[in-house]
Amino acid sequence: MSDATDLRGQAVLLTGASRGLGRHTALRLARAGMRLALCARDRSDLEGVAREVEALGGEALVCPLDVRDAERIDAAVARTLDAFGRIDVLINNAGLGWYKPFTEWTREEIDTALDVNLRGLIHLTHAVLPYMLERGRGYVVNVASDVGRRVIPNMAAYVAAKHGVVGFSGALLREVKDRGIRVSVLLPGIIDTYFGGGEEGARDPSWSMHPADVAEVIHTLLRQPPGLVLDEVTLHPLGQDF
Ligand code: NJP
Repeated sequence: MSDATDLRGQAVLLTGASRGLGRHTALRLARAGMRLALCARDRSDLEGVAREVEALGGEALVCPLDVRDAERIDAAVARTLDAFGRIDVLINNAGLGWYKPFTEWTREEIDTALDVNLRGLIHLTHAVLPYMLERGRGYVVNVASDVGRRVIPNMAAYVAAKHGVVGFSGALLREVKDRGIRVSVLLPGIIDTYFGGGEEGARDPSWSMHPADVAEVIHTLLRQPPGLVLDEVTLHPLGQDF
């Protein structure tokens, strides 16, 4: 049996790090000794998470980034490499969506859902992957959704984007796995976060997952021995109808 991977000292670029699942993931990985580049749009929220990481004895780089902005993507990757000298893990977690009939989505909301959930994720992966390939090792974790495999009404553009994330992740894994790069895609059900205008702590735990529990699953993915990948991982709260 191979030993689980020791994550201490590994550098992670994490998007959507300012709140919700991303914040809990940052705290979990900091406790594992990983160094974190924290990306999201809101600098002051990121600074708050960085202080929490540092209080745990961890190291955090505050790296404001709108994943829709291709030039800023390159700058965020360059800053992370400057600070840590490497990127071992990329976690594409930034995402958003709304629950309402398709005709009530504005064109701007449709574009935002596609650009943040899918196009930004692909562009950031495209920017980071060459450095991983050069080293012959790296791990990309994409946070999709259970609606990346199944379909529900009232979220059509979000469902389309998340199906895109699942397809992209599987295709990329098959392209790069023989060069030392792993790609996992996470398909969670309902998580108790700020998603869709909610508040952390506002959802009933019988049908929503605590974000710290989902962060624990991300930590478990990263801990797998290097010759093994949990490529597609679906998780649900037992009380969710799925
Ligand atoms: O949502 P939330 P979650 N550029 O709202 C950031 C998926 N998921 O933690 O930019 C960069 O608490 C935003 O920061 P800011 C979901 O699709 C969730 O639940 O400052 N970052 C914040 O840090 C997503 O992929 C559920 O506003 C941007 C973060 O994203 C992932 O879980 C169910 C950005 C969102 O935090 C984490 O979302 C499911 C941009 N343009 C899948 N726009 C669920 N919660 O029920 C937003 O199936 N962010």
